[in-house]
Amino acid sequence: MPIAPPSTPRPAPAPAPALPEIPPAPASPSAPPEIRPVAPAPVSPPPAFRLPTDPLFPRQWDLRAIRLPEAWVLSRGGPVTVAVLDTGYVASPELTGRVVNGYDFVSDPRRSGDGTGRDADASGVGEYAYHAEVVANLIAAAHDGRGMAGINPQARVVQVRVAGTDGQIDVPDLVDGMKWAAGLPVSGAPLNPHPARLLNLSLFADFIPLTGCDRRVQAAIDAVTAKGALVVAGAANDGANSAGYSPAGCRNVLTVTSVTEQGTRPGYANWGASVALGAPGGEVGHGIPASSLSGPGGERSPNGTSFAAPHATGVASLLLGVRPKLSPALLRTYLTGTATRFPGGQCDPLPERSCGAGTLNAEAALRTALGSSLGK
Ligand SMILES: [Ca+2]
Repeated sequence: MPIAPPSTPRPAPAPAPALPEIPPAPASPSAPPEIRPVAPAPVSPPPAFRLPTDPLFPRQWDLRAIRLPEAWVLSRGGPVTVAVLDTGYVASPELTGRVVNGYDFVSDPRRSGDGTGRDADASGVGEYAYHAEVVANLIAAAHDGRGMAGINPQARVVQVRVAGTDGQIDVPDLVDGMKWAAGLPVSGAPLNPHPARLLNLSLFADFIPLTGCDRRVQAAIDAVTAKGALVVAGAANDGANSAGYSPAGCRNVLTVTSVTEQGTRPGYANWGASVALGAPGGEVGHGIPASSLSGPGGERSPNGTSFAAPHATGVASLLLGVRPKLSPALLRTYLTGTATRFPGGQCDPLPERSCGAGTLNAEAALRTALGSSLGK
C-alpha cells in the first residue's frame, strides 16, 4: 500500500482546552492574594517523522515504504554490529569509521581475483564488488547531508568476503564466513574481534543443487543462532519457490523477498512458505537508490532480493539499538508480527506464491520493541 508522502502537511495543533473557572476564595483577613490561572503555552505535538537532508533521500522511496521517517522519531539507531557476507570490503565514505575490512573466505585462488586463497584482506574485487557496498550502505549509510540515508546511521558493518570475482559462493566458504562473523572459531583464521548480532546474506550458495537447504549451511545457521545472531537472507531472484535455496530455504533464517513500491511481488522475486516477509527490492527502472563509489555520479539503483534483505537487517539493528538483548527468535517475531498487510492480503494473485507476513514496517516494529522491556 503506498504510504502518504512525507510532504503531507501535519494537522494544526489542537487549541488548548478552556480552563474551568475557579471559584473565588472566601474572604478572610489571612487569605492569600488571589491567584489567577495562567493560560498554558500552546504545546506543539511531537514531529510525526524525521527527514534526513541527504540529497538522495527524496528518491529513496523504499525507506518511506517501510515507514522509516516515522521510525526515526522513535530511535535514530545505535552502534549495533552487523556482518555483511557478500562480495567484500569497499571503503564507502558513507561508513567512515564504522566499517571493518573483515576476512576473505574465498578459498579458490582461481575465483578470488587476488592471487591467493583465504586471507585477512576482505577487499572486494571485480565487477560485482559494488554489491556488498550497496548492501552495507542500505543498512548503515550516514545521515550526513551527502549521498543517501541509511536505515541505522550508527550501525557498524563487518565486511566478510564469501563471493568470488564471478559472484559465486562455495558452501565451505559461506559456512566458515558465517561462523567467523558471529564470533565462533574457524580453523586458520583469527577470532573476529567484532562479532556481529546480525548476519546479512544477500546471496545463495552455488555449486549445489537447488533442491533444499544444504545440511552444512543449516548447521552453521544453527550454530550462529545459538550464539545469539539472527541470519537474514534474500529469497533469490528466480521467480521460484525459495525452499530449494540455501540459506533462504533453511530453518532459523529470516528470509526476505522483494516487493514493489505498491507492495506486490515483482516477477523475479522468489516466494513460498520459507519466506518470512517482503521488503522493497524494486524492479527494473524503479530500483533501490543507493550511494556507490563505483556507480555513475556516485550512486546506482539496483533491484533484487539482495536489496530487500538489508532493509530487514537494518530495521533489526534499530530494534537491537533500543533492546540490545533481544534474541533472534524475538527479533523475528517483532519484524513479522508488525508487517504491513499486502494489498488485498496477498503479494501475488496466486496464493501459493506467498511472501510471508506482509511488508516490513520499521515504525510498528520499533514501537512494539519499545512497548516491552524484553531484551532491555
Ligand atoms: Ca549519506
